[in-house]
Amino acid sequence: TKESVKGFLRRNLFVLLTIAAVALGVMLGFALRPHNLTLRKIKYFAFPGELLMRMLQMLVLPLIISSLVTGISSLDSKASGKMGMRAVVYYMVTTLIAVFIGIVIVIVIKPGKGHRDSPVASSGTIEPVQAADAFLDLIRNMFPPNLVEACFKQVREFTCQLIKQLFFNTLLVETIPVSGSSNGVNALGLVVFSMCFGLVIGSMKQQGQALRDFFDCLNEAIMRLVAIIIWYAPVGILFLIAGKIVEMKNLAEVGGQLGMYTVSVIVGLLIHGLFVLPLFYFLVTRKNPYTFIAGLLQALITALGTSSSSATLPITFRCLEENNHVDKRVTRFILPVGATINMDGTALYEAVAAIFIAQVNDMELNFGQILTISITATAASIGAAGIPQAGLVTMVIVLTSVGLPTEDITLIIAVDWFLDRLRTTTNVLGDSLGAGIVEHLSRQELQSQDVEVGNSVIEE
Ligand code: DAS
Repeated sequence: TKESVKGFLRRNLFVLLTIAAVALGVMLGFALRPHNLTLRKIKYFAFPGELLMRMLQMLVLPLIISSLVTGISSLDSKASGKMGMRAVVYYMVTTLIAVFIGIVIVIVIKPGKGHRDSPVASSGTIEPVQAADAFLDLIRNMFPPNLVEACFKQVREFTCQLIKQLFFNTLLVETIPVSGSSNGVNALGLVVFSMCFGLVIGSMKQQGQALRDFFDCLNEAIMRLVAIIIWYAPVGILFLIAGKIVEMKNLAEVGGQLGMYTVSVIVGLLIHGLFVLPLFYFLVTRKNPYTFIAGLLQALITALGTSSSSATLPITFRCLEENNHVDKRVTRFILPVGATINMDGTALYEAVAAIFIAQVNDMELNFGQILTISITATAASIGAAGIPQAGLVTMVIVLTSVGLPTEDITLIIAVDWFLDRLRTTTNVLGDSLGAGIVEHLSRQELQSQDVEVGNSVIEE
């Protein structure tokens, strides 16, 4: 009826506007391609998109600090400890599943097979026999004669690699761009500080009330700024997508091996994003995951447009709290941490890319090396910042860990601008479903917290 149509349009106005913006952006991009605009003209043309990125990035730092400090200080340390543990277990399990999916797909499809100097033509279709052989190869490779030695050697190398990368490089390298400053801010360090600070003022009871109120008010103010910026988001996304389409290389160059590699990543991300993560959500909460995902569409499309999970964070907050009504004490704690260290799409992508590069180099990987790729891809995704093409940067960790030539990253750069968008969307989806799952698992702590707050109000 007329009322229900009006209600539907009002509730989904932003999403419809943003979907229309993506469609318009794609059409505008392809309409402008034949004009061969110079890079300078493309930069000017895409400026409205850059404006959106900067507006969102401007909010990320105060949002991470205010949401984490408010979220953690509003929980007692026991509750936040349990919540944090549930979140970390969810992050580790889903990221390792994503890596496993990526490895199986790239071993079955074998996009890198065929020599480097051959034209990029590839088989394209996978014969059933080939697929079975690939699986048998995988199982056979799992038990090479020197398995124990291989494992010890790989684990030893990997441990050194991880310590070097995570504690000396990534913690210092992972940055969020702060408009105007050149080197950005160390996101992981900021998250750790905000969590510690939140725990401390949470333990200060009445004495810390003024600070808790300050950060609560700061968080509220930031979310009101997001409510204004969200009106501009469709325009920004339109120009971000159109600008990228005008700029991208000729599609014909992306044929054969690279085409099959792109297909491998897309298939992996779709399986993980549309089936594995929703199944995980359903098994834990017994609720329809696709209804939950429908409430996230605005954030998922913003991730697709910006290819930055940090820049999308303000919109992810708004979708989870306004559309899916997830408890703010959960979103404020879980989202900033998830956007920084939980990147299923990136982990899957780095595992696929590393094995693709091994195939292009005709390098047979044994079980120990595949295990190392699984662990370093997970570590690299933790270390990747939520900014465009961060996954390409931390890919060096994965390639180095199994002795692959890091210069071969150039093989996959041509399609990375597109795959980055898809893996960022998967990252945001994983963070958001994680918030829903942690809220469900923590409802007892949250309710007892409400009762305590209720009682203290009655006492007052
Ligand atoms: N673009 C990164 C993000 O924002 C992901 C990546 O580069 O892998 O999540």
